[in-house]
Amino acid sequence: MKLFSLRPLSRIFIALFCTALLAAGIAEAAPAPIVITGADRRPAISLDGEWGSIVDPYFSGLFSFHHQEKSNGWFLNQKAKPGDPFPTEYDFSTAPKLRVPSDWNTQRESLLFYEGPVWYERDFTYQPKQHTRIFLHIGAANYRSWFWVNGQKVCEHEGGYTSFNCDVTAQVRSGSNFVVAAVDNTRHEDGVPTLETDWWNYGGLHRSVSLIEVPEAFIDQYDVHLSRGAGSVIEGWVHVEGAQSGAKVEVEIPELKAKATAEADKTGHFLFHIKVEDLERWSPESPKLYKLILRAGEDSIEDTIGFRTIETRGTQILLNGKPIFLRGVSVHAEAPYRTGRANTDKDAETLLGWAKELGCNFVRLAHYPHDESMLRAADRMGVLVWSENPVYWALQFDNPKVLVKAEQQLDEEIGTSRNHAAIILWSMANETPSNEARTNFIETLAGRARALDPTRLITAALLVRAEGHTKIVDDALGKALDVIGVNEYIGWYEQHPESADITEWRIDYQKPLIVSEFGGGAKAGLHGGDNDRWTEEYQANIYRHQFGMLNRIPQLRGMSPWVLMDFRSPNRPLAGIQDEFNRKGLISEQGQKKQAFFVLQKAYKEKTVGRPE
Ligand code: GCB
Repeated sequence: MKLFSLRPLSRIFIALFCTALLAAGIAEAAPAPIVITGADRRPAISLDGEWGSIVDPYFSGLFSFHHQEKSNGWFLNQKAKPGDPFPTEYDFSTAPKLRVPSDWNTQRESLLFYEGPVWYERDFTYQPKQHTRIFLHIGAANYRSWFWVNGQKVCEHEGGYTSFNCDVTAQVRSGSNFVVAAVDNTRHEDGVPTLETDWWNYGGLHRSVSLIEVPEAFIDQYDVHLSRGAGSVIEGWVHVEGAQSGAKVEVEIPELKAKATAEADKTGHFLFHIKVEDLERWSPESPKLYKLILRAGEDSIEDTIGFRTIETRGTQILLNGKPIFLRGVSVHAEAPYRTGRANTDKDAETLLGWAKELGCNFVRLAHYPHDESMLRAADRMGVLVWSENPVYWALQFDNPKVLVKAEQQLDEEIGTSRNHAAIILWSMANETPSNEARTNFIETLAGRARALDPTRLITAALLVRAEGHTKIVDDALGKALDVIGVNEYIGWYEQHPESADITEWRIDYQKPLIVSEFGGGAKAGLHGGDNDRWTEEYQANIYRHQFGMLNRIPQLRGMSPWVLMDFRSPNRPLAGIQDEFNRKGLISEQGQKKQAFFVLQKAYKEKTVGRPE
């Protein structure tokens, strides 16, 4: 009697052998993902839509019962066949679907509070072309993610708010293909951000996924900007991945009749410098964008960008050489009306439309890099942007591995967004504890940001200390910043709204200052007296008393009260009022404007707060 056939047995041996290789650390690591500037301008095959999904809290799709990485994990996307000697305990084709792009939390009630791994699978057909490289472009995946194409690992990534690209040229084949992703939004003590935040830990493939095709040698990154100083000189660099020696790069801005050939330097960057005439500078009043064309051998890319300068002079912020006051508001990437992560042009236009209705020329995009659609909308709509990395509260600042993670996210943020005229400030951190390890950590990040992009200003939102009714800004981190950001909650977490009337400020840095947060909570539609907490009247009262105090700060150059719209946060459980929403929004998540919205609008429109530009 035949007890078992040889074929399945040899399969089991191979599986055991591979598991042993992996356990011994011999298995090949997938290459790291790369940064591509202007990825949304590349010809692409969208992989958005419905993906098969499996919720896997114990991560048993990747790890065996003794917690070794499996060689026959769910990334193989197997289907049970009659006669198999072992059971296949998953099947993506019959599993429930999750929509991409979207967080999983707001798609399925049972996943609202879920933190852990979820698997995604999608089939696609493809015809590989000669001399073409194919990248899997992921708009963002929160927080850690792993990707396989046709069963082979193509990359893994850490960081939930930046885009990245995995080379899949060697894995795609003619005809039917499949991609499997595992995304895990577990919070980690050594993560960036870390365990504690005040926003929802939305998990999943929450921004678009696509395949982008480029020639073998292609433009992976570029930086095109207006140089500071007199005259109009557009300068920058283009990097060509896989460039051959003698390669040439051409830069053209047709409307300006500007064209130049960039010259390669020793690092393989092609530098250029074009003097232009009659340049219309980008500004909030006139957000003029120009078509830009870059050509390198077989490759070319078209982008739409604006040209402006941003700098400081003493305690002033100068946009295009002229002093400006930043009338702003802070914004989370929470989708209006439906909640969940904001990720569409419509979300961006609604949020920035509200900011403009308030009279803003500026938004603080808190507390992590927002979607490309938000930045494109800010460019188009003329809204200046503070872009922030997720160094939030108390990271493990003395852990060198955490610094590497923060640096990687900063590189991705700047690498992908550096050509948006709207962005004027790179923010390094929010409300971090004042100690030496923290200061060294963030100074290192600030140095890196300046080296990557010397054209913008560096800031951070600092905590402030108080002596009696004097607020003191003396955090050592201020030295590393061009513009000081400070958060304060007079009338909400401390004292009373009226206390602002008798508060004075001592600022130990002769630099421009932005009050990057103030505010208080109100439930839309709840009314009462000026001193009844959670009412619209209370919130409006905080705003009214802030303005006088803010006007007494001579170096105040901007403000971004907290926050444009109510957003989900698990720290906010007060039933009937918060219901897991931070209620400091000027607008509810369903679009109801609270009284404080109109108080701020009036002050911005009549320019009664902030120094006139
Ligand atoms: C802060 C944080 C912000 C919070 C806010 C609040 O200082 O920077 O992320 O959401 O306070 O509502 O407490």
